This record gives sequence, structure tokens and C-alpha cells, in this order.
Amino acid sequence: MLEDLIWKEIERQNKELGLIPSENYASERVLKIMGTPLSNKYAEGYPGKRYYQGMKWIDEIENYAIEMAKRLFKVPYANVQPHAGAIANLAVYLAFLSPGDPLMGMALDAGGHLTHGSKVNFSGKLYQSIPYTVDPETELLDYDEIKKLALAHKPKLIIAGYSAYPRQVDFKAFREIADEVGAILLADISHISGLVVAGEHPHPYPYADVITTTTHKTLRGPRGAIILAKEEYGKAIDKAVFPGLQGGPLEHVIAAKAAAFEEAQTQAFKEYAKQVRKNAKAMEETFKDLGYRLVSDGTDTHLLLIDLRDKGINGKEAAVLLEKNGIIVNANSIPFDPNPPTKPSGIRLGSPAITTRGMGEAEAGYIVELIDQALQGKDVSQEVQELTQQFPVYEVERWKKIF
Ligand code: DSN
Repeated sequence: MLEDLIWKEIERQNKELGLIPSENYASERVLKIMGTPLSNKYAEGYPGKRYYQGMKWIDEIENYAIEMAKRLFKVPYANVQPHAGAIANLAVYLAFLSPGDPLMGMALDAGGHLTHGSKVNFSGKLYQSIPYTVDPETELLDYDEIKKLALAHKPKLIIAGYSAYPRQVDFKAFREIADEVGAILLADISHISGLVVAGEHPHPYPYADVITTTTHKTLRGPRGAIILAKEEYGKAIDKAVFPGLQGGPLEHVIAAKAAAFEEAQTQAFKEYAKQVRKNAKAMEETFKDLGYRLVSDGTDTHLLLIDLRDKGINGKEAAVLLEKNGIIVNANSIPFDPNPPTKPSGIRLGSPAITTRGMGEAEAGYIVELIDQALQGKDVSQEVQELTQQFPVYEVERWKKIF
């Protein structure tokens, strides 16, 4: 019974068009490593300083993952233990802030993340949140306004990083703002880390003091996260992750992270990341040709945010309608959204997953045409099936054998 459900989900991933910009398809090697008996081992502590015996090989594996992360991101320090992006961000706050300290991040409805100071999240409950937003006209980051806000509130930590911002981030401008107020600068590059390591987005290092990223988005690894930093912050971050927040690290996932870091250093990955951006650009062009308004008028990255207010449908209705056709996107708020998060005005989508399937600009543009037709009430599920069949991602029969 359980296996049947697993086969169904694998099949769904293969048959549907996954356009959620924070999702991707990890390689078979990455997935297989997560299913190894490494999962059985407790490993509280760090390599060479564990609270358990039997660590000979696990220490080597974790050290290898750390070295791969440092090499890939060209940074002097890495912690590969965080189970998730939210935990990685919490660990950074624990390392640098005391409860009640001012923390500045982008507002959730403008494209920030829950853990960047949202009132419903620990980050907005434990710390004094100072949200910044985008320019109401251009919907771009307004560095002068962010600086004014920082000077007025003197945050101890500033976060540059987003879940729904389609444009490039100027980390140097953020460094200058952080220096003006003596703040730690955290770059949360969860969405764009695959683009960063491939040279398709400016690198936050050495402008940022600390970098967090999940490992499963454009980076295309297993679910999880890492923290990277300047050497001098390593001790405080290690202590915050363990024993501050976590117990035993997931060594099967850490090994899979190492495999993903190896893959991300290849020429093939560089080409992949380049194609991710080209495909997103092709989607932008087709949306515009079809009369859609894009937040910030387009994209520099893997992600697009579409304002549906003049289409007579809200983002949630659109996402549900698209799913009926086998097209999977997010309902998403747009900056200064007049509608509540349960019925937001936009949809968020992106190109990382379709690019992993091997699709190019022609398919990216065609997908947008299918989205447009579906939103006008046409049933395009047959066209979606035909397209996904041409670009298979996981063969369920193969996974049954691997089991
Ligand atoms: N980072 C979020 C996303 O972009 O989907 C999930 O927390």
C-alpha cells in the first residue's frame, strides 16, 4: 500500500509539468545515496569531536561534504548539517542575535521568506522585525530606501535573500548598508545558489558575512541546507547548529549533499544553469507577447511572478485550474497585494525543473502558451502529457527495481 503511493508520486512527477521554482529533480545518484544505511548512524557533534563511537567513515564523509561545499562556493567555512533552510536561518540568528534584537529582511508579501522576520514565524516573534519592501513603481529593490530604514532602526542583522523576487540582487550595495550600521549581512541564496555557483548570478561572497542556502532548489541536491561564512564566524555557527538547535545530523543526506556539490562543479551543470535562465527569459517573452503583466517587468533569474489581476482570476484559482491540466505552479502574493495570501493576485513559476528534464526555449515558450489556453478554460491536459512523455524524468519501473 505505502509502496503503491510512492509509485504514484514518482509517476505524478514524471507526468506533470513541475514549474514550482523552488523544486527540481535530483539526480539518481543523489536519491540513491539518501536511501543507504548511512541513515542508521547517530553522529552528534562534528568530525573528530563526536558524542558517539563508530564514526570512522561518517567523519570522512562529512569532512568530504564540507570540503566540497567550500570548494564549490569558494568560501573558507561550511556547516553541512542543517536539516532545512529555516533551521539554517534560525542557527544564524541564534549565533549572532539575542531575543528582541532588531533584524531586517524583506516583507513576505514583497517576496521575502517566512524566516526573514514574518510575524507568524519564530523570526518575527523572537526578534524585532524591520521589514523592507520593493519600490512600488518598479517592484525592484530600492537600495536608498533600504539604507534609510537601516539607519533609522539600526538592525543587528540584515538579510538579502528572497523566495519570490525575480531580479538580480546587488550584494555589494547590501554590504555598504550593513557597514553603515555595523550589521551582520546574511545572504539567503536558497533560490539562486545553483545560478551563483555556475556564474549565472553575482556571488554574495565576500560581501556577505554569512550565506545560507537550501540544497534542493536550483542547486539540485537533496532536501536540506548548509551555512557558509567567513572563517571567524565558524565557531559561533557550529555551536548554534549543534548543540544549539539540532541533535544528530542526517549523514545520509549530508553524503547526498556532497554528491550534489560534485555535480554542481561540472561543465554540464554550468550549461544547465545557463539554460535555466534562457528558459525563464523565453517564458517572460511569451507571457509578455500574450499580454500578461510580470512583476518587475520580467526576470533575471529562474523565477517569474505573474500578476493576474486583469485576467479575472486570482492566483489560487489559477493554480488549481492549471493543476487540473497537469501544470504545477504556486499561487503567490505580488508586492502590495490587495488580496489576502489565501487568494493572492499572482502565480509564481520557474524553469529549474523543466530544464533538468532537458527542455529548451521552444518548450518553455510552448508551456506558457498552454498556461494561457488553460487559464482561458481550454483543456490542455493531453498536450501536457504529450510534452512530458517526450522529456521523461523518473521511470517508475526503474525505481521499483532499485527498491
Ligand atoms: N523557500 C520557499 C519556496 O520558495 O518555495 C519554501 O519555504
